[in-house]
Amino acid sequence: MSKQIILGDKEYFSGIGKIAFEGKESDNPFAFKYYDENRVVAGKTLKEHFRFAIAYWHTFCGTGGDPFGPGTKDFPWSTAGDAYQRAKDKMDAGFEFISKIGAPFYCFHDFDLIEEGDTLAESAKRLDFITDYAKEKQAAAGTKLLWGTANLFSNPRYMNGAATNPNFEVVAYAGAQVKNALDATIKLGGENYVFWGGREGYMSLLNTNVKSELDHLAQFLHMAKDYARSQGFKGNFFIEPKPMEPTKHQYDFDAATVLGFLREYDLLADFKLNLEVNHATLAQHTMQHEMQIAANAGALGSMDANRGDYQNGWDTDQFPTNLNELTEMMLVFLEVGGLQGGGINFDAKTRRNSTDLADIFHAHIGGMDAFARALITADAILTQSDYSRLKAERYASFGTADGKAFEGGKLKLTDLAKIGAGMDNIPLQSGKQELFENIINQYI
Ligand code: XLS
Ligand code: NI
Ligand code: NI
Repeated sequence: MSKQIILGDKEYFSGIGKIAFEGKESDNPFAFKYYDENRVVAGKTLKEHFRFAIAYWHTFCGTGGDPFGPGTKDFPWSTAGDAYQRAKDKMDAGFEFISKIGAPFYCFHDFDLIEEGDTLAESAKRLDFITDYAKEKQAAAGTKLLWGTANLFSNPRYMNGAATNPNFEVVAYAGAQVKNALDATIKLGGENYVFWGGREGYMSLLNTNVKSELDHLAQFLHMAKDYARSQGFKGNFFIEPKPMEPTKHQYDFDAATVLGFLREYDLLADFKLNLEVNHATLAQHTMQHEMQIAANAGALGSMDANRGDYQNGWDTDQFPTNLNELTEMMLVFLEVGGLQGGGINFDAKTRRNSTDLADIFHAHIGGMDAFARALITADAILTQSDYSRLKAERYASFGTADGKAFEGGKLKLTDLAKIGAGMDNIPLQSGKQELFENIINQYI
């Protein structure tokens, strides 16, 4: 990462310089307290572990509109000139921020970079223009593209879905859009490509043929994958599960559902998961559960970092700050050997009433520090505490002759029954949940 700040024609976040690591004693709100990118934990620097990415949409496009009122944030880069000029200004602001915060990666939807045109041809021309500029900016800042994706959910044409739309014409249009987004991702050296379901799902079964829609989705993903591979793309494809919102029944409900889909349609060799904390909680799971399920299949690809609201359960996309939750996530992260090709993308937004440009810095500094502190804590738990031993002890009986034979598939049910028959007085073994919880708190 170059230590340089990358500016365009003007400085948008003036008065804020490169964010440095100053340690937890520092009172400087514009400094990292825990995220020292060069600190080595469990054999890797924090920078290498996390591969932090800035989400273009929330950070540089989202002005805070909600169903009850318009945006509140007056972004100085989104006003002047035509679509091309506005996109260029936004990118100047974007790379100024990315270089000041010191994130090694960023992520985008096609039309975060530049507004969609009235025709496919105009949109393609715009994307071509802005990706030329992005190429220069990436090189100057030393920033890489973690993943690209296509917005297949905002335009009204996608109100009934994109790849799962009942109208083939819309499916074809989505195909054209994905082809262009893949081309843009490949052009910018993107390391991965994401499919978040958007409106792939349904509101009512009365008007929906679920079987056809799922078949079409799989067909579409195969075509996208085959095309990208033919263009030399070597990265991963990620599916981002989410159980609901915008549709009532999103097809990519959670990690287990998506893994079943990928297996059923023979896509697991190329596709892994991009898990998002707030999507996990919407699915009534913890993020650590989702991470473990994905990792079991070798498919823990990437993470969208944020948090939900613990009271109302909405997809609030708040910045991560909860150390207990993050520490438990980082335990899984370290235990399974990290992410497969992805990184940690802040798919999070400052609150609607956080209207200062400086708030974008506070949010990301807080998120990066919280992850750093959680990873350092999780590593200490794994290397210094009884945590791993206690967990392994619960399964110790599978290390004995019979238990091993069972795990190895060497027993029939009749064998199991014979062994079980002698066991009328099995002593209860405590699960010790409170002790495990205390260990987490002790090390935080
Ligand atoms: C929406 C998703 C979206 C994806 C990218 O809930 O999180 O932002 O990450 O399309
Ligand atoms: Ni989300
Ligand atoms: Ni996301």
